[in-house]
Amino acid sequence: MIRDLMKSQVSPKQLARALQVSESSVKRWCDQGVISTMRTAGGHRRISISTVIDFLRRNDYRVVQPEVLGLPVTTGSSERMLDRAQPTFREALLCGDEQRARAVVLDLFLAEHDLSSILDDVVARSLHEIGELWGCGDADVYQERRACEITLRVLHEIRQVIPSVESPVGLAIGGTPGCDLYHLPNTMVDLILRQTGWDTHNLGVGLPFDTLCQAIAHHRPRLFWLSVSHIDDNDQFVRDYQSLFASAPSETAFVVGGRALSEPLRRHLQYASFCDNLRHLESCSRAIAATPSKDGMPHSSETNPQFPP
Ligand code: B12
Repeated sequence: MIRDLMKSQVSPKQLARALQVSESSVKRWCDQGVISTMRTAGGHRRISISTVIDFLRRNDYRVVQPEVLGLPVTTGSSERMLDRAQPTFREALLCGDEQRARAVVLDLFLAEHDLSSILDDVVARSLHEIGELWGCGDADVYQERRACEITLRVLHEIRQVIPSVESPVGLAIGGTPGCDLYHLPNTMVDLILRQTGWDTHNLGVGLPFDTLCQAIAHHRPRLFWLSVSHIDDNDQFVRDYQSLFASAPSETAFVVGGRALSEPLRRHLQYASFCDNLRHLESCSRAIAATPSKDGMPHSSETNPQFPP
């Protein structure tokens, strides 16, 4: 399992070895609070891997020996550009090379590329291309399914290394409705919201509207997301969505997205924001977090008053 490969904590000595710096430098960073540490029962310092990743993303240190931290061997700085990494990622997915796929994404993440750009421009784009290849018979169904499995595991790994915030900006919950089985966009939304400081509950895929209604009533989230990639019956969807919306508390901002939410369909829906990619979600979720109530609605790719005139 990939999860087993990455360490959850490391010692200052291990971090020093990975970065090829002296152990005393690492200890100094720990003492100065640049790197937050925990102590073992025996009083030894330990650094969580998400703290290490956060430190690497904020500072200009290169991981010389990533294997010491259980990170993938980096693909090298020449591949750190998103546009170069994208075909490498797509090919890794197509041939089932999980290690390589993982290395590409973590490398970009460590090189401080925005997570939303990595997901939009490298990961989602690769999946779109694999869909096209499958559509014209140049990729097999098993390659597409395996690509999804690999991508999901990589996304879960990224989730583990996103540093958790002490005071989340609010609670965000969401998932995919009805017969929509698309895990990837839904998982990506969860990641971006976590990255922007939200406490998230990803409810998963294929959720009947009445259970979404229950979840909203129970948790009263500040943000509710619905990722919609597949709809069986548009009329039924609109009816179900409208009654979900009507039953939600006024403080819950609805953020929707996904390839199935066509423009004509959206005309029948009320929401705080529709985002057609994760960059938009990032800015829109920050705006919602900065807005005390839903009276002042955020700017985003498209906003739609929750209470139209
Ligand atoms: C993988 C895949 C599947 C897998 C999904 C597995 C899984 N575990 O997730 C499975 C096998 C389930 C599947 C099934 C089907 N699929 Co399919 N699938 C794909 C494929 C190859 C990739 C989808 C994907 O994950 N893309 C990556 C995501 C991240 O990209 P995205 O959806 O564009 O999302 C971006 C934005 O829309 C936005 N976003 C998305 N959601 C949200 C939500 C919020 C809140 C926000 C803010 C933003 C946001 O951000 C994302 C990142 O940029 C696509 C090809 C493609 N072009 O996408 C076909 C594709 C979507 N599938 C297609 C079809 C036809 C089907 C089926 C109907 C096939 C069938 N006859 O059974 C079924 C329907 C299943 C169902 N009931 O849901 C067609 C759709 C054609 C059309 N015109 O509608 C496509 C385009 C393939 C093709 N070339 O024909 N599929």
